[in-house]
Formats: sequence, C-alpha cells, structure tokens
Amino acid sequence: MWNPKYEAMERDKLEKLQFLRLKQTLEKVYQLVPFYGEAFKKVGIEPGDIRSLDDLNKLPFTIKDDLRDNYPYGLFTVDLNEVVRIHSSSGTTGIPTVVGYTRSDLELWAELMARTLAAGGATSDSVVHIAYGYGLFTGGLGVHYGAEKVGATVVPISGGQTRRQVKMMKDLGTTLLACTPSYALFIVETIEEMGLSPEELQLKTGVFGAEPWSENMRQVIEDKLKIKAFDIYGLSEIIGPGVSYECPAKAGLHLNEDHFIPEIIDPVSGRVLPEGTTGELVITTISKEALPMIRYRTRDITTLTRNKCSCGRTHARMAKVSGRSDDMLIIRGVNVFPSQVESILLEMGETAPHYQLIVDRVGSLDMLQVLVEVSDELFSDHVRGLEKLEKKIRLEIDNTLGISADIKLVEPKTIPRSEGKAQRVIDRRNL
Ligand code: DLL
Repeated sequence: MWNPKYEAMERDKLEKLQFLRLKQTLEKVYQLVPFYGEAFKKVGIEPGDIRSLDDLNKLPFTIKDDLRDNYPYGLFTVDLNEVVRIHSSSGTTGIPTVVGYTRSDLELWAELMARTLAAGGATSDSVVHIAYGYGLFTGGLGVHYGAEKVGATVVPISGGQTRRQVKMMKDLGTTLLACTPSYALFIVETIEEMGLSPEELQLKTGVFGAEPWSENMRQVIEDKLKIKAFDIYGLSEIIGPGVSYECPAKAGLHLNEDHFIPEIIDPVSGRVLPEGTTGELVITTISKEALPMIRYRTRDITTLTRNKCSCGRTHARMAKVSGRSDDMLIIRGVNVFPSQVESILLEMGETAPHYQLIVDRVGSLDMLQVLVEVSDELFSDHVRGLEKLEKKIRLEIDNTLGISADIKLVEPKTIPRSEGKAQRVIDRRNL
C-alpha cells in the first residue's frame, strides 16, 4: 500500500475528514464561482445548510455542459497565475472541456497515481512503459508523475509506432505496461507478428483503463501477455486517472475517498440509490483547488460497496464500469452496452478479441450488426464452418441480451486497431 494512513483509514475518521473538506470546498465554490453561487441559490441552499455527509444530496448536480457553458475558465476558483497545467478532454462533439491544476493539485494527482500504480505492483525497481497518449489527454502525464513518485524507471513513450514499442519493452526490460486495454491487444498482436513470445519480455503487470473492458477481456490480456492486469479509472473533470484503482484482490476499484465523495444515482430521476444498486456514478471533489466539482455526473454506470476489502484498504469500491449512460445503445427498446457483447464473444472464445457494433435504422427498425474477426485458419476454412459460428454467436446474443443481431465474421486485422480509446460502436441512426 502506498499510503496506509489514508488508504486504510477507519471509516469514522475518514467520514470526519470528508465532511471537513467538503465544507471547505462548498464555502469556496459558493464564494468564488458565480455558476455555483447561482446554482445553490436556485435550490435555496447555502453551504451552512450542509450539516452532514447525508445532506450532500441536497446540492445540485454539475454536468459536462456546465463546463462547456463556462468554457474555458469559468468554473476555476483560482486566478490563472496559480494554474500550472491545463488538460482537456477531446469529447466527440462540440466544445472541448478544459481542466486546470494548481501546483498542489498536481502533487495530489501524483499521490493518487502512486497509490494506483503501487496497488498494481509498481515499486522503485519497476520499469514503467507509458503508452497512454501524452498531451492534453490526462492518461500519459497522469501516470507519468505517479510512476516517478513511486521511484520507478519511467519510459514515456506515448502511443504509436507499436513495433518500436515492443522492441523498447524488450530491450529496456519493461515490467509494467500502462495503456488502454484495446492498445494492449494491439501490442499482443504486434509481439506475435514480430515472431516474439511474451516470455522474452520481462512484463509482470499492466494498468489499463480509459475505456470499458470486460472481465473476459482481462483474461485474454493476462493469458496472452502472461501478466496480471489491473483496471484503473478516472476522468479529466475530476482529476484524470487516479480516481479509482484495483488492488490485488481485484474485487472492485478503490475510490480515493479522502479526496472524492462518490454517490450512485438513478440516471433518469437523479435520485440517490442504496448501496449495492447499479446506477450512474456522481463524484464530488473535496480537496482539489483549481477546479473543484460538486456532484459531477460522470455518466458512468457502476455499483458501490463500502465493505472492507481483504487487502485492508477501507475506501469504497466501485464495480468495473459497464459503460456510459450516453453510450448505452437502445436497440428496439433493449438497453445494450458494447461491453456485454464483448463479454459474450470472449466467453465463447472462438473468435479474435476484436469487434465492432454497427447500428442502423431501416425504415423505423433498428438493426444491429456485429462485426467479429476470426483467426486466419478459420477464415480460410470452408464457408459452412463460418456460417455455423455466425449462427452460434447470433443465438448466444439473442439468449443473453434478448436482441437479434446480424453477425458478420470478418478477416483477421480488418477492424481498425486503436492506440488510444477504441471505437466500438458506429451508430448510423442520426438519432
Ligand atoms: O480516460 C482518464 C484515464 C486515463 C483513466 C488513463 C484511466 C487511464 P477522459 O478522457 O476524460 O479521462 O475520459 C473519461 O473514460 O468517464 C469513462 O467513461 C471512461 N473510462 C475511464 N477509465 C475507465 C475504466 C480518462 N477503467 C471517461 N473503465 C470516463 C471504463 C473508463 N471506462
């Protein structure tokens, strides 16, 4: 454990600390950020009305559009001369969101990433290969400063030039790989193409995140790279990676509760849901300086538990994120997350772990097509084998998710590979 004093803090102490920090944050945003001042007044709340953590739900939510409406610096609580770094999340549409860090925010971020990496086995002996993108994306630099804080030897390679990445990992004796799970798969393929085997590398662990990935995907990555794979979660608006991370128990991701307060809400009604119920994660930051966030709606779907973990950490654990409420596809009325399709495909184990969902509307009917890659051998096999497999996958998806999909097996390496976040869904419906 990187920082047992906080990571294993008794719950009553932790909650006292949370409340103290929450009060300070609320006073600050109320005074300094007109957006919050107005939003609180609109619901008739002042910071003084928040008398316990249970009162948190009296506060209004903050959403991504609020960041966009106040673009670029409108929600900052400090002057720009105190801001020492900017990051931005690209978003797929419209105005990007800009986030800022004071020097103390950067120190906090490095601390949280040190916890994350230490939980994934990093020590000062590790050689950490960071293939998350560097730049405005928080992945590269976020992991970077955490790895340096741990004292590891950092290789800041960023994404791209995958053959060179593999060569460097081999030559430098990399022990820990940090990248998106989809890029890890691309690296696996490249290792094979280069005629190498994972045993020729020194890799022991990987910390993967920035996109949803199923338990079955974890299995594939662990088997193929012969490593232990850990899930790490975060979002730019809150801090970047470093919000929550898996420990060796792999029983959920510990959310750094001494700095963030999580809630789970019903994404439709906005009501707070009881512990253990699946819903949308909402996070309040309680120690960030430049850009505090009050009840920020992440859109990520998960579950929370506050039971103590076997690893000794006391912080709440969130389940692996199954998807985003705004990525959830509604196909003929049925809710489908791409990760559910991924789970089914990988569970069957007869195809490659590369797939894409194409959604279209013919007349008034939604059509789902699932493109799945198969191995060279199977593809060159006679057509009947392929048809049989397509039928099997179709049945499995129908039985498990209750939707009929058209399955198309495609040749190896025809689905685009990703160096960052994979594009799993192409929605042509213009909804
Ligand atoms: O993706 C931060 C990050 C970088 C996390 C590197 C982990 C590793 P954004 O670009 O702002 O920040 O995207 C945040 O990505 O709301 C989730 O929908 C998704 N996401 C991040 N981590 C996970 C994960 C970074 N482990 C958005 N599992 C979040 C599932 C994830 N989804």
